[in-house]
Amino acid sequence: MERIEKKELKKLIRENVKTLYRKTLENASPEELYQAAVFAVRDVITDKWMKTHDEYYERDAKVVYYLSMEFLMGRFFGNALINLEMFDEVKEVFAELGIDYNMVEEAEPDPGLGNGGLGRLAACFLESLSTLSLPAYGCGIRYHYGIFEQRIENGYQVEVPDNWLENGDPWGIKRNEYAVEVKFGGNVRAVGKGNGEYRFVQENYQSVTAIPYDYPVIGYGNNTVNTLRLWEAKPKTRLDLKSFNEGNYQKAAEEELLANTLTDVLYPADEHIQGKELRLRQQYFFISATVQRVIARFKKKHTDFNELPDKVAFQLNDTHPSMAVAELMRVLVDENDLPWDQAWDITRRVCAYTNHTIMSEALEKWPMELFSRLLPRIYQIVEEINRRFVLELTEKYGNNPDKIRKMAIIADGQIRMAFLAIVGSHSVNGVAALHTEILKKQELHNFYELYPEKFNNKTNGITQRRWLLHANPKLAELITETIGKDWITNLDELKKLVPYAEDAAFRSRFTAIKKENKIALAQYIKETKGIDINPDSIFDIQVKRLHEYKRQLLNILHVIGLYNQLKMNPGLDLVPRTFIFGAKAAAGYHRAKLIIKLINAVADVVNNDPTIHGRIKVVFMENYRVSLAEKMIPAADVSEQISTAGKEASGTGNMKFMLNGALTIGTMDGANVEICEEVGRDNIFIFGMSAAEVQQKTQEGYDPWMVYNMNQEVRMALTSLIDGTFDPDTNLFRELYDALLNGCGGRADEYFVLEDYADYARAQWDIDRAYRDEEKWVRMAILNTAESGKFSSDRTIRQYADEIWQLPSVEIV
Ligand code: DL6
Repeated sequence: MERIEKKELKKLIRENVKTLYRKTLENASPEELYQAAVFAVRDVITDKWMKTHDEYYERDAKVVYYLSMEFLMGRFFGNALINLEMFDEVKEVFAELGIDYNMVEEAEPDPGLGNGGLGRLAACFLESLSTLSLPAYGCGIRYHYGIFEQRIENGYQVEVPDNWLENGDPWGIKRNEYAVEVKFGGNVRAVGKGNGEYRFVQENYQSVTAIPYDYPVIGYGNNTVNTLRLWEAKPKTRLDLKSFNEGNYQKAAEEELLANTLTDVLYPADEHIQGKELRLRQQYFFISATVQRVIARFKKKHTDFNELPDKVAFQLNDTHPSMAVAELMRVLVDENDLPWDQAWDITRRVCAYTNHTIMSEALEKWPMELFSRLLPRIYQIVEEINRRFVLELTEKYGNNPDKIRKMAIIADGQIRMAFLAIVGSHSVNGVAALHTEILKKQELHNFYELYPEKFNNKTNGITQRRWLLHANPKLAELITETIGKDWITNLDELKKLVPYAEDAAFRSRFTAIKKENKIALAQYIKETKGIDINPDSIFDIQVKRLHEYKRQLLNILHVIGLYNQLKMNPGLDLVPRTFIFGAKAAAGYHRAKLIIKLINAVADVVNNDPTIHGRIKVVFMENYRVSLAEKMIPAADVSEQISTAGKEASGTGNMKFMLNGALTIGTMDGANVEICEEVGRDNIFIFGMSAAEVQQKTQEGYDPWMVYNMNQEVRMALTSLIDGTFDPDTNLFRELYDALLNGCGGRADEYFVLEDYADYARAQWDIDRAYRDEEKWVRMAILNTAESGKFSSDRTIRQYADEIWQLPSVEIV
């Protein structure tokens, strides 16, 4: 493998600072040093990258295209160095130059090109694909503005645009040579081919140019560098001169405007689709560009399209890219003259779909009117797919029109994208065992009955390279010293740590590392928020998007409950605890934003109440993002995974905490179920209703007033919401009180916060007791790390490659 000598690296950094900024090392800013360092290592990456692609092309390897509206990659630099096995070297180089390496890493913007779990999963998957030497592209959008930067002002979330490209983009390479045209609107004309058949041509359309930017995805310890290809929209020419000369100035100006706004901003609502026209355009834009490029590449080596499924796999990351089914049909039928049946067979063998949510508000449906206006040819193709599908259904269920209407792709004036994805794919998977079962038994039951062979589970995973090796270097070092370094590419190796839970010396080192990580986080909190927290307190962390089903409200109500108890009984025997939150709420999600305000209001009161002597503290961390997660997760004692059972498809934060030796308090939801299976019931704190119980209670009817009347702690906590304790003047939190008890704008306590409260509080006291026994606690923590092997994204990707994509690896020598 190519390496750069330390001496050479120093020289390169020094020279880059000079050529890029006309500065010396001594007066360069951290940002400038960071850019200079990136350019210094880029050569090593580029060599491997070119080799990887030449090899794929020469061997005509099958490639998977992971199609996703979101890739939440996190910072590139540190992880690139880790995967190139150059991290220590570069750190030393900076030290020898008298520069603090951490400051350089911190200067890199953290590109927020995703909302949360779905986008971060895509990033972990790409890293595992490269590490496993599997040929892959990630395909998505190069948003100019990713997810907003969150500021907290007077306890409220305020959204600020995040211009991650402001200081350049040293990782992205613009590939003008692969630009393609993407067409919107206009009308479709049937042109006779002369043999009684027709070809369909889109006319009077508006179009934009799609330009790809390629980012390297570096495998760990091998020579594979795959590509993340993000598309940006640009006007076709500065002004479409033809239209202009024909006097159609308006069309030309409109096209320019469209291109300039199309890839501007990521829609910041996760699990809540808004149905915006621009989003539909974004979806078609990156799908059309990708499909056109894939087919052009395929045609360089092939003339028989029946070979396409042996060379290409499309994985649809949720329904957002499901337009790929129709676009591939368009390219095969309209542009390559394939008969419909042959094209359909090929399309289904190429496409596979992953479902990531059962929240009904996240299920994408587009109005026919909008869809057909924006994408007239694609609409015709979807109509034809639907017509044929309904025929298939009629043959099977002719006597059941209601069922047919429920399953149709187009119904009630809308196009149901999940159904298009299912019908047009050979594989449909959920992201955790429970989730897949719920899809099969409930949400997608009719489709499971029709196509049982398509359904399969692929429990999510995370990459240990980012989430342990890079994020928690001290623990990583201890593990490597104890069991060797094979865990870095085979996480099951961590099982070898099990006996060390009984080794007093190992336990004490494990505890010391957790303590150091807690002290570092406490310092960061002091610097950024000005809050003093006690590193000996239990660090209890809930970080994820803010959504009612994730039940941050349950967590904060319980904090209120504890606070009330401490006020009533100052002698209450409780281990000091710091409750730490981090969460962005979708900008238009009023209730979620109110919950953020409540957390901050509780923090204000609790942290400043001298009578409780700092025994509980509450911290809301601003602007939760990948780089902040990397600081917080290694410092956690307790991981809060408390969604209403049946609602969280999988969760991946739960896996990151477990890997870093935090103990989970959680419901039997998503991947928590499998975490519990792996670590054993004795090493996790499970509470609350099961998914089946939630379903039953929903059907039977649930009255939260019953809980209110029976449980004094709940009653007092709810009363604190409306008696001015946390908001003396405006009765701001009455809405939350009403939502829980009376249901304002929905069912009362839709997510069973009150129903699960008592058992949650019980589990929290179990944690308090367990933590007092330091040796017992650290044993449990070690076992959590040791049993987390299943949750490596390497395992997940291996399963996708073997069971869905039939994708062989290609070693790059
Ligand atoms: O599969 C990744 C991730 C799961 O871990 C979460 O449980 C799930 O909520 C999330 N789903 C989404 C759905 N977004 N949309 N649409 O982010 O996927």
